[in-house]
Amino acid sequence: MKFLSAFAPLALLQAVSAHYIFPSINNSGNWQYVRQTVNHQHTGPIENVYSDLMTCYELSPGRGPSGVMNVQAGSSVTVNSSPTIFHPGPSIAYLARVPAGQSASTWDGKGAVWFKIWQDNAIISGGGITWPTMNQNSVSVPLPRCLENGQYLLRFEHIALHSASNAGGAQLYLSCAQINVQGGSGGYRPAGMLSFPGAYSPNDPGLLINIYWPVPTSYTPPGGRVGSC
Ligand SMILES: *[C@@H]1O[C@H](CO)[C@@H](O)[C@H](O)[C@H]1NC(C)=O
Ligand SMILES: [Cu+2]
Repeated sequence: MKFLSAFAPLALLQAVSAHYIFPSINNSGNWQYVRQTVNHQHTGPIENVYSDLMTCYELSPGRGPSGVMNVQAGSSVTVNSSPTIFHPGPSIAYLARVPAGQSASTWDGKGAVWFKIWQDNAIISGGGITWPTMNQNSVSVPLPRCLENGQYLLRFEHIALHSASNAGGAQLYLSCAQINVQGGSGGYRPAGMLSFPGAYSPNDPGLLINIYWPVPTSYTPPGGRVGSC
């Protein structure tokens, strides 16, 4: 790897730097609270939405770091991107509550356990479409104030749509952070419970779309609606 990084042609370095990872939350240490991903070095995306890696893109599935960040319901978690989120497309945040008797560090997050808590909405104007999280190196994810207290996996995903006009062309960048929610009032109502893999299909209108021409007049991300208090 030393040889590669010292002598890789510039073009390769540029290709690599067009991708990104989400290695930390709230500017903590890399992989301190976030499960280390398969792409931690090459930073490349998942393109097969049926891949088992869609759960958390984990290098060592079900074996996260020991860190679980205490967070307040009603506050935000900042997801750090390294480098910047270069590609156009939506960011989405899902939560899965760690079952009783399990730990956020070791639970595998499998099954219909995920629900959407946030997404950023497309901005369509001036003959183009863009997203608020594009070109950002951190994204603030609001945590609903009515969450149940307890441990969760926070699955943050960015879907890059620059090559999405063919099925399987959307690029998924994602990480799971381990959090412990405190101060929640309870009663959150998920819009639906999802599995990863399982929630997405390559033909979902939010994944199979030409964002350049004709410019879409609306955009709906995959994974259904955001729940509510
Ligand atoms: C994380 O950062 C957000 C700002 O995006 C802040 O509101 C929140 O309190 C921070 N959480 C912790 C646990 O430091
Ligand atoms: Cu890229």
